[in-house]
Amino acid sequence: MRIDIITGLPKLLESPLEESIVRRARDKGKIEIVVHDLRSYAHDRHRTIDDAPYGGGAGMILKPEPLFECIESLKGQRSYDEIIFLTPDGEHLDQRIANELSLKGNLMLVCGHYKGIDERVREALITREISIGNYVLSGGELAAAVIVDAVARLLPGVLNDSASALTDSFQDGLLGSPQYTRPAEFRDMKVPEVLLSGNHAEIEQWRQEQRLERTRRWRRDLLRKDNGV
Ligand code: 6GU
Repeated sequence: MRIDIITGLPKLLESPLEESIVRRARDKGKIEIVVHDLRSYAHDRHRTIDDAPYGGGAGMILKPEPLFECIESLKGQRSYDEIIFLTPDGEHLDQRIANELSLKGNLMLVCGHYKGIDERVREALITREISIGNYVLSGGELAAAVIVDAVARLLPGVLNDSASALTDSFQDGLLGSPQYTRPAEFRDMKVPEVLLSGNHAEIEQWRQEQRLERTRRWRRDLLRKDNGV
């Protein structure tokens, strides 16, 4: 799949897209990610991309011209399944949405200032709006990085079998079970006996019980049907 990201702050996206699983997905050719600097679509001497809001108020709003020019130029090169604006107004990202997006071919992510973008961009060009939670970020860039990470790890061939996204906590709507690695005893704290037993059926049963118990204790909301998974 291909993801185009439009931003006035391309540096904010550098390391999240160049490390770890996302890096691996790109190196393997499973995902192509292209970051577009909105400033290169501004034509005035100062490469202005934002301006004060009509009617007054604090904060700056992204101007329509550079966004229209950038988005329309990209739309002229390929067709997009979704043109997504990252905003606290949007539907909340969850595993179901990440799964859905991972099946698309071409996505465009538009990052705005927190105060917003000119409404005409939303009306004319944006097909979907996504938020990553009930708190305010300074802009959409970190949210875009979150979406790319959540999506990239779902693409076939990105994770190896043992790390497969299908075994993720949340993929089946439950929290994960406790995990341990060597040593078997550390500062008087012991790894649960069952995990050292070598009895795979028993281990699997113990893990499933732990997952249910933890989900009941900490995330009762996940046990409802519409839990976003
Ligand atoms: Cl997508 N953008 C901004 N600016 N703040 C957010 C967000 C997005 N999601 C949660 N808070």
